[in-house]
Order: sequence, then structure tokens, then C-alpha cells
Amino acid sequence: MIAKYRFGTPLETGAVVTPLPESPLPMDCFTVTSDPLTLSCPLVEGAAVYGLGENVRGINKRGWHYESQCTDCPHHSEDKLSLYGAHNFLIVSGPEEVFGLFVDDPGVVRFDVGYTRSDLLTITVQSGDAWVYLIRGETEIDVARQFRALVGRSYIPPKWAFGYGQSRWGYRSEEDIRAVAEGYRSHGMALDMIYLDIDYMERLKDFTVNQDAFPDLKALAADLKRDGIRLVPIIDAGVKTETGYDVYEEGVEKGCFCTDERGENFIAAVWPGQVHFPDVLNPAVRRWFGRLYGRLTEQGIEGFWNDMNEPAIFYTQKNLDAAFARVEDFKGKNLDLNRYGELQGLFNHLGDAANSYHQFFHQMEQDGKLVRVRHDRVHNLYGMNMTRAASEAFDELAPGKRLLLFSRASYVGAHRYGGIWQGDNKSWWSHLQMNVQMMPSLNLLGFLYTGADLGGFGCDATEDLLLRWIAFGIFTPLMRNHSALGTREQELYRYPRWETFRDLLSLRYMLLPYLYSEYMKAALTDGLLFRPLAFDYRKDARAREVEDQLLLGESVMLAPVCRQNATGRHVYLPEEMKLLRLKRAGEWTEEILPAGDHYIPVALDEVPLFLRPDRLVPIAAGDADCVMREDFTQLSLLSFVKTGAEYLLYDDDGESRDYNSQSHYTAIRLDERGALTVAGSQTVTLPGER
Ligand code: MIG
Repeated sequence: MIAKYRFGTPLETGAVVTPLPESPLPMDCFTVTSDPLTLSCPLVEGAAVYGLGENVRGINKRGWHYESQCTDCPHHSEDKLSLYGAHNFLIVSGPEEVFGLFVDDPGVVRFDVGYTRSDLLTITVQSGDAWVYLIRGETEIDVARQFRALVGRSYIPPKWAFGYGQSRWGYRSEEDIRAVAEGYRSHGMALDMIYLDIDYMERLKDFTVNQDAFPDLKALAADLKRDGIRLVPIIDAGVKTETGYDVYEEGVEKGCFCTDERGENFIAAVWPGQVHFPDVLNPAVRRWFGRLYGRLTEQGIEGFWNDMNEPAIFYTQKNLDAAFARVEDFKGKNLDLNRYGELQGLFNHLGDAANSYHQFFHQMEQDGKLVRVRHDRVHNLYGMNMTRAASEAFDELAPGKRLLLFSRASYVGAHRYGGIWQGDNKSWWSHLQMNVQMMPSLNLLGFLYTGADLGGFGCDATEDLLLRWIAFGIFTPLMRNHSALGTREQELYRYPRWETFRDLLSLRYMLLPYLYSEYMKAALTDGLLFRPLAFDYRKDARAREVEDQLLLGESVMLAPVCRQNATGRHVYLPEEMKLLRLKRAGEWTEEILPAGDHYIPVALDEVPLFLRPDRLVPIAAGDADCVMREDFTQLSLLSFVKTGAEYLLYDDDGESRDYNSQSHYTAIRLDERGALTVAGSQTVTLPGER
């Protein structure tokens, strides 16, 4: 049951796709005050708060405060209030009641989740305008499903995008790319994607290719594809201002860019120096910008990642000029503590929200008319609309076909257009843990196709960290190893234990029938792929506190090792489970463990996977080097059957968008005596019978 309340004059953000009638105020259980608009409700003892998507700290968000303001921040420390997404949905799960709350406003929204007062949830909406949705349900999963029905179906990538991908900021040429492909293939390691970072562009200009370094991108893409590898280029939000650059010139001519207070094209600086921002909040500009992706799809490109779309701003010309004037002013003076600090801070804040967000304007559709809005009012919508532009263009550029698309910045509703990656993390053990904890929070917002930079983006990855991170990454839909310019090289074949990495990768491909099936069912039924234990074991007080184990789909529990030098970890089992220690595709040991606490040794070369009772996991052979060469017609099973287990398997061609045919489903049944029944198109055999 959803009640929709209006406060002030809300903007149409595009988050919600299901129209609902407005409910009369007051809003039950919430106290509402204005100036600024504040909604608060008590948090009783034992209540947990889930959601808020991409944010630091644990799965239960209680005990900290957050601010929705999409930010390009590469330091994901515990004190951060905002990262790249604005995900204004949470679930309060108390002993007596469960409800969800979605605050639909694209300006700054603050969530004080028991931070100022541990017994109070306080939400502040800076603009004073919002649609607020209060969702009541029986369980967390029920509330989440209702929310997702409100905001629309999650993005579905092509099946090959469930393979493993290698990325790095710093692959500069065709030779670099071929060396990576060769590195994986010559070591017998699986690989489905190589990502192109900004280095492929000609002087950092969107939709261009550096012809010296990549003389024939089309031929390269075709060559790699024959080897099962897709090239996935990056697109940045800012368009370089350069005479003769047609995208810039066309954008200026057609009036496609955001403007400043005088109505001139707004100038900011990002990677290429000065840029203009395409005004993607305007539907006509979205069409223009989206079609530009065609310049790359024409060359055989089938996937993209959208970056810097918070949008990130290094400086604005105005702020830079002001800073130089200040420096001039400091010259020859005695710089004491305060002044020296000011001098140091001068160049760090040139692109600051406070300084620049006020200075540019969008044309945005409201009630069918274009209206001019200042950027800070709609800041959090930028990234979503950049991705929407691409997604809508793909419908024309590649009708009926799925393309890979994910973004850095996002707002609620962006999950319909693409996935997101979790931004510039570091090669830190705590960031592996954060990756684990963010998965269920993002799934709640509908972001199913997501993952972190495996191994960490900033800083140097050690082999053991990378092993543990890949051991978790084999379960995240977006499985990408990415690292920053200047950091230690992170390609898996470079490490002494490359054979272990090869074996871990084979587990991903072995598990794909289950991972893909669970993904598709979650997407098609507004379900959750990753869940905290609390959602399935609601009455189990211990399970409700577990922050470092996850449920994945209907059959599996995960307990990743996230600590340096750990040779195992404590695991809590809410019920009897079967532990499989996976070594490589087709090789594992099994052991049945009673409910309760266990210390589980986990070597660096194995992945623990816990099977719930009467559940099945369909698997493939896992011997292919890319998704499309894996045989999904001959499957086997991981199983823990006590009284009989059933599994509904989903599979399709992985490319087209026909999701609804009954022929995609195969019903698998394994009874307690070991008799197998299979109804559907797939062949499934018991282990050992292959
Ligand atoms: O500020 O394109 O998050 O993945 O490698 C750095 C260079 C700009 C940020 C992205 C990162 C990417 C990098 N970009």
C-alpha cells in the first residue's frame, strides 16, 4: 500500500513511472515542519534502517547521517555523507512494523538516521518541494517490491556482460589493448570485455578516437569479438570546447548546452580543460546527445560506461580568475596559520557545489513545457539523464538488441536505463567490505547490474587482496577489474598466482546459469538479488545483525573474507546449510553444517558457498573463455536436498529483448531419493553424469 504526499511544488524528476492518486496530509507517523521541510519519525529500539543505495557504512544505515548530493569523491571514507548517487529510498524495519519512504526531489535531501538522536529519523528537504511516498508492507521484501513497481523495471544487460572484464585508466593504444587480450588468452583465462578509458579519445573529446593510437577501431573491435572479447569505451559528461570539433560546434549551433546567468554557454573545466555540459534534462538535447553514441556503435561497439556525470567540475573560469586574484593579494604578506590555510584551500574548491552549481541553468520539461531551472535545484538528475539519453538512443541505434550501459552518477529511476559502478574506491580491505555491504543497498533501489572496481581503483593492490576481491566479484553482476593511472598493474595474469586467478574466474562461468537466472528473475519480478540475512530470517535476532554475509538469489549464502592475513572467518548459519568449498569449475568439497556459529577456514584459493536446505544451483561446465562460448544447454546441479527441491531456471539468447516467452523457463525438481525431473528446453543432469 502506497500513499503519495505532496509538499510545496514538486518537480517532475522522472523517477516514478506508475501514476498514483495524491493522499491527503497529514502523513501518519511522521511529524512534518517547514523551513526547511523536515519529516521525522521515531526509531524504536531494535529498528533497522535499510537502503539509501550508494553510501558508506553498513547495511543497516542507523547511526549515521547522509546527504543526497551526487559528488565526484575518490575518498570513500566512513565520514562521507554523499557519493555519486542520490538514492532517497529507505526501509524502516521495526519489531512492530515495516515501511518504506521515498523522497522524490532532485535537490539536496538529508537523512539523519539516528545520528543526532539515536531514536529519531529526520529527513530534511532543502528545496521544500517533494513528492513523498510512504509504502507499508508485511516484510522488507514486500515493501521493496512495491517501491520497484513504482519506479519501473531494472535494466537488463546482454548476457555477455555477465562475463569478466578488464579495465585500466592508461591503456593508450591498440597495442596495449591487444596485449591485455593476449595476456588473458595465453594464460587460458576467461575474459569477455576490455574497457577503454579516456585514453582512447582524441584529446579527451567525446565520440572521437585517437587515430594515431587506434588507427582502425572497427577492425580491432571485430577482431577481438571473434575472440569473444568486447571493447567498452567510456563517455564523459563534458564536451570539450574546441574550434573545429564538430560535436562542440553542433551543440553550440543547436543550443544544446547548459547556460550561465547571462544565457551564454556555461564554461567549466574537467579533463580536456574547458567544457560545456550537454543539457540532458531537455528531451531534445537527450536525442541529440544519444545519437552521438552511434558513431561508436557503427564501429561495432556494443557497450559504454558514462563517467563524470555528477557532473564533476574541476574549476569554473570565474572561480579560477577569482583565485588568481586572491593569490596576487597574498603575495609579500606574512602568511599566518589562517591565511596559509586559505591559500592552500584556494585551488581545492574551484568546482565546489557552493561556488559553481548556482551558476548554470537547464531547460527542463515540466507539465509539457520547457522551463529554465538553476542547476542546484536539479543537480541530482544530471547523471541519470545522460544515461537516459544513451539508453533511449540505443532503441533506435540497435532496435530490439541489448547493449551494455552503466553510469557513475545516478538518481532513483536511473536503474531503468543502465547499471552503475561504485566509483573510485581504493585497494583497501575496508573497501572490499564496503563493496559487499553496498550490494543489497543498491539492489533495494533497483540497481541490479552493479559492482565495484575489483582490486580497488586507487592505490596498489596486493595479490592476496585481489584474490579475496575476485572471490567475491565472481558473484556481482558487473564483474570488472579496474585501476587508476599510476597504480600497480592489476591484470590477473601478471601475478605469481595467476593460475589461482584463472581457477577463480572459471567459477564465475560455472555459476553463470544460476547467476543469470537469478538476475533475470529479480529484474522481471522486481525482486532482490542480494539481500541481508535479516530479510529472509526475519525472526532470528542474530541474523538481523549480520553485516558481512549476504544471501544471493534463492539458494545461496555468501560469507566473503575481507580481512588481511585472515585464513578463515566466523560465519553465522541461521539454519543448517551445506558448505561447498569451490576450487575451480567442476571441483569442490562438500560438508553439511548445523545452524549456529562456525569458524570456517578459507584458503586464498577457494570460495566458500553456502547452500540453503532444499535449494538447487544450476551450473555449467565453466570451461569456456567467454560467455557466448559456454554451453548453457547441458547443465548440472549443486544441491542440498532434504525433503525435495525445486528450481525455476531462466535462460534466453542473451541478446534480444524478448523476455516474456514461457520457453525461457525450465522447471527442475530433485526429490529426496535423488530422482530428477526436468521440464523445459534445457538438459540438466546430476553431478557426475555429464
Ligand atoms: O577523475 O577516466 O571513476 O573509473 O578511470 C578521474 C578516468 C576520471 C573517474 C572514473 C574512473 C576513470 C577515471 N575517471
